[in-house]
Amino acid sequence: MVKNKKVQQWVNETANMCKPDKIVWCDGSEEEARKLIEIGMKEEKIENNPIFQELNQKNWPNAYYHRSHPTDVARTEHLTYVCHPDKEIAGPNNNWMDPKEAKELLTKLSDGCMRGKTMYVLPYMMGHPDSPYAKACIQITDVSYVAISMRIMTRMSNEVLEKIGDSDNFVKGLHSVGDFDPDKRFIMHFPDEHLVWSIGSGYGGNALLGKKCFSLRIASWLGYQEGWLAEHMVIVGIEDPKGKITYVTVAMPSACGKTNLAMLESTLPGYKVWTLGDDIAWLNIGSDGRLYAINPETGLFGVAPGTSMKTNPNMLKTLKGEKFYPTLFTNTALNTDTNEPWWEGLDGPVPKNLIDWQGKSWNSPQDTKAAHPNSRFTVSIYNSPALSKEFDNPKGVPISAIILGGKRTQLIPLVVETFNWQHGVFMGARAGSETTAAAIHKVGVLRRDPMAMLPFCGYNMGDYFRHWLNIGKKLTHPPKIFTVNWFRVDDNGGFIWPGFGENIRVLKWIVDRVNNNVSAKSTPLGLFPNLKDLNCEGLNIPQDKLEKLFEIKPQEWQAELEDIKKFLDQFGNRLPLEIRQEFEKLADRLKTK
Ligand code: OXD
Ligand code: MN
Repeated sequence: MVKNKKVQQWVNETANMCKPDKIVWCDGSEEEARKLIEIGMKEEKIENNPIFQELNQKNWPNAYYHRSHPTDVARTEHLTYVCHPDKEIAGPNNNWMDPKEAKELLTKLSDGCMRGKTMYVLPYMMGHPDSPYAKACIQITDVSYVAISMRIMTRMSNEVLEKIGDSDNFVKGLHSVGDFDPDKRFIMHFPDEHLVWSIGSGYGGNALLGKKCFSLRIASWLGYQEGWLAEHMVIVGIEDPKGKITYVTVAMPSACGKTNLAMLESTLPGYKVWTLGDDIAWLNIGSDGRLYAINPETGLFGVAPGTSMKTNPNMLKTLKGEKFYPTLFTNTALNTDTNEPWWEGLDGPVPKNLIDWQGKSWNSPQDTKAAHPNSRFTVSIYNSPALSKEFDNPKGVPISAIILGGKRTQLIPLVVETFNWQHGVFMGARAGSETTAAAIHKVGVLRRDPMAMLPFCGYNMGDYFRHWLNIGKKLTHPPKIFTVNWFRVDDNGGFIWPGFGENIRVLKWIVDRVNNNVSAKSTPLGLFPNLKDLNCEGLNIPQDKLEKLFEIKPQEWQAELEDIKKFLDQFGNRLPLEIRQEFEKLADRLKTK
């Protein structure tokens, strides 16, 4: 009989330290989820608010509302550490603490942290259990919100315990909300021990430890050692009018529209986008020399504000879907007349009687938002009407293009194909984006965010760039690498490109390039579309504005080049020579333009 010796041992040790009132082993069933929701509505509380409130079940089936602690609304990158034994391995891109020191600190903070509470033990898989790329994990938590969210976001079941058996081959996540004190909040990673330890926060990226903590920070380190990539990427299939589906991944920083892109409803007749993932892709080299992607998650944890029938109809259909129990809304506003969630940008007029995300009545004051800008929904991907039939394919899908994006109001063209894999890796390494509300920092400031992985790469990014270059060498059919930017503005500050469903026009060009259907023109930045090949029919974008989307002004690039150089210099001699060479080549091409 399987006794899960190592799992038991770890759970016992943790219980001795955290001292919960009781321990509940979860099996991920719907029946259990219903019970946990009841407990969250009646027993558990945050600041006197119940953990869950039932929403209008007629209009939002299976939906519940959660209000977080007011200081706990986003990822806290300054409190997130990667604890390799050697600081150099963590690199300048991570906060570092010596593992021994980190454990001492966490042990002190965790002593008795679950007193009066229930400790939930959650066995779950990242990836389909039949996939050779999937990983078995156990998370411990002391709040029903996290237990329920993990049921939505991962494949949670007792079979995971059978898979683990008596081995220690599982990833450990230890989570406690502590007393939500921001001064005692830490999200610590111990990559060599396959351990994440998080205390003081219940926020998604800090508390659902299968997500950013394992599937990106720890998994990127595993991938570096084992020859694969864990990336902050959307996965979609793009079907053309002949029924051919081309699979692509898209890296974009948090809150730049990845979920909208993953769920895109095409405005071009005959084209259809199939969803496989909106946040994380694990990329492995297949036996045919192609790159294959799986999404290790099963849920969508997306930003609510701005989501509407106009911007993302599939998302609203997903949120109203009934297949999977439950759906959560966190820190949105509430319409008290109808008991429905509300956020800025939702269709229809602003409801008359709203309370804001903190529960205060709200009457459209100019300078405050009713929903927190980083308010979120958590919903099963199985609710999506556009879910790809390949979603559960254990092998994943073969990737023909990797697209790297970010939010840049100036300078960066709508779409560029890179010259080759090495140039593509450089373009990813230099990527920058204007900051958003997904993490606690000043919004709207440009920061370099290579491959959208700056907050998520669990080791030195100099080594990460080298790893990317090496993966390229092993692929006999590497995907083409493109950059995109939907956010360039005109002289009046208005976005030039309409975005959302119209982004299919850019995806179509990418698919056309992958299939060698159209040519492209060489520029200092890479290969641009011939404008006749970018289908803009019906968009009414004047020619001069369209050209502005691709404008290169070498003098404006000087400051950009300096900033890129400063960023890359941090990695010292760990920065691959090839990346430096690509930088020099770009600088030269811009000089001679
Ligand atoms: C997310 C993020 O929640 O990137 O996906 O912050
Ligand atoms: Mn993300």
